[in-house]
Amino acid sequence: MLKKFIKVWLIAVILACLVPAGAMAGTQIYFNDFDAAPTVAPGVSAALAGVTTTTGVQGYAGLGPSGNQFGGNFLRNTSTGNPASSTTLTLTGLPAHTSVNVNFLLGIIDSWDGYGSGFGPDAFNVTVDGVSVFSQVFATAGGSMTYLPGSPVLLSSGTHLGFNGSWTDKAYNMYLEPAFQNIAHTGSSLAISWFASGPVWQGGVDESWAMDNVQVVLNGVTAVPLPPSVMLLGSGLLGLLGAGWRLRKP
Ligand SMILES: [Ca+2]
Ligand SMILES: [Ca+2]
Ligand SMILES: [Ca+2]
Repeated sequence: MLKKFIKVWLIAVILACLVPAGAMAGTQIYFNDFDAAPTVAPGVSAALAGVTTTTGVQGYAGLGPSGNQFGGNFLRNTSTGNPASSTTLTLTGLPAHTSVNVNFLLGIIDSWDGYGSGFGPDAFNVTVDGVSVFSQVFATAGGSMTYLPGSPVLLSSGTHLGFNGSWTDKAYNMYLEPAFQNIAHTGSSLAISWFASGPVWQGGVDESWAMDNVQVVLNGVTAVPLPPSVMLLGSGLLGLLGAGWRLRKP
């Protein structure tokens, strides 16, 4: 009786290891806090290109909800031009999915000029496979802006958080920005670009942006690639079970 129970239990464990998970709501395939190597799902390849400079988060440290705060280093893009040079994440080898979430904490650093100041408007933009999903004008130094969320998306405003001490800075939790949730996407590769733009985008020590805790989530994944360790465990258990059956045969 006990032997039968163990055999049934072993078979259940093996099946759980070998059968792909059913439809899941939200599968993280990429995470980067710029402090350790990025976490990338098995079978997926990730490449960060363009401006990839990292630096300490200074006064941004600790902003954000528990478990998802600015800390250590973040990626800071100080490039100039219109549009300014982008930061691009390219993911390939994606499992079948129906849409994507692009999550990150955003730092709007120093003298973003908005409308009406003579030095703007300054915009922050995100594209997915070249298609705009977010393009909004920000201001920290006077001028009006188009992006006006309150808390909890807005984490800090009107306080100098770092870098150029002449200017206050802003922080946002884009995990909660609807524009970045359920972006229609089904292809096996994905390219996300973040960049600033504007007719008087100055960049450098005058105005820049940064991001931390970048996370890419696929929605509607029906078959999750299994980590190699789980596959090994599954096949190892199968082997053990097979050996047990063979041992009992005369
Ligand atoms: Ca970090
Ligand atoms: Ca500042
Ligand atoms: Ca400007």
